Amino acid sequence: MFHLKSSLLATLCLGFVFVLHADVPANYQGKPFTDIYHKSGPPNIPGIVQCALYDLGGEGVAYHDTDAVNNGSGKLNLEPGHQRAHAGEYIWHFRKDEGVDLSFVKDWADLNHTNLVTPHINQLYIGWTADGEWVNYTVNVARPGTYRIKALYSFQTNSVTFDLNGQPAAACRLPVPTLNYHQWNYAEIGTIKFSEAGLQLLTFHYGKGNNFAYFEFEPLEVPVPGKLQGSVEVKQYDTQYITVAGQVNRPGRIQIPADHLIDVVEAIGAAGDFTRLARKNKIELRRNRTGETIKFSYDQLRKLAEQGNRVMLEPGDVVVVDPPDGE
Ligand SMILES: [Ca+2]
Repeated sequence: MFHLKSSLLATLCLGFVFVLHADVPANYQGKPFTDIYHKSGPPNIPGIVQCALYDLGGEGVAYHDTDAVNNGSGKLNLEPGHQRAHAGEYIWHFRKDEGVDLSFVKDWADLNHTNLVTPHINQLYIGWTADGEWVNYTVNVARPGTYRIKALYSFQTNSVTFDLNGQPAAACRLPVPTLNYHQWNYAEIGTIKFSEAGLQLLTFHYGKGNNFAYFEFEPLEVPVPGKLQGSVEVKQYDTQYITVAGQVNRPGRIQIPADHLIDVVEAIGAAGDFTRLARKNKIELRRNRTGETIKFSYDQLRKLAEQGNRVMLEPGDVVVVDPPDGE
């Protein structure tokens, strides 16, 4: 009886492990990315896959890159002029010792002109792209189905593909060219079907001619968020709020309007504006989705806005005005 129970328990345990790793190829040696700021595990589908957060495991396992140098984090961003004050060492040198070439959205490079769609400042991206390169992402499919893929990208109208668990799964096209590597667009690029729930291995294949920041996987059967019905869907996840804390007159949660996004300056206004004591040069944007904290002064925000580059908020963001010293 004891043995029977043990074997039953073992079978249940094995079954549990099997379900968790439903379709990631058994011989895959890569692991979901994690570091001190990214502890929530693999990204969820539906949701956003950040290009820079490809799996751990190195060349030939988690990615293939043409050269071993990280031409952004480990090269260009060693130059003082590229160490933008709005970022910080963590962003400047993100994964600097790995071959995939990474950099971040910079004030004077990416935000000093009109973009088709303005990216967030400090947004990490894959750059210095070359033909035949690929990166792996372990993803957690929460809901099987067919998804549209949207991309934040720059430059040429190239084709890219995705594999799922080692099998071709999506052929996509970047629909609109932008002027150069630092002019950005956000657009639907194709569709992909996830047949099963659970952990899956998503491989992104790309060539030269683009920068890639993130992909959003959005269920085809759900209306686009922002429309009335879509906002109902968003409500189910309770993700339509941002929070403003610190030295504002009415700190608390603010509902993001259904029909437009809001920026940091608007959010502070919606929270009753600065208190009389607030130090306006100390504003923090804490992005729960990525774990990043971005610091601004009010003057910087105003200048960016004047240039057409408002710092837009995402659901779940927390804006802290004049946080206590030492926090
Ligand atoms: Ca490289």
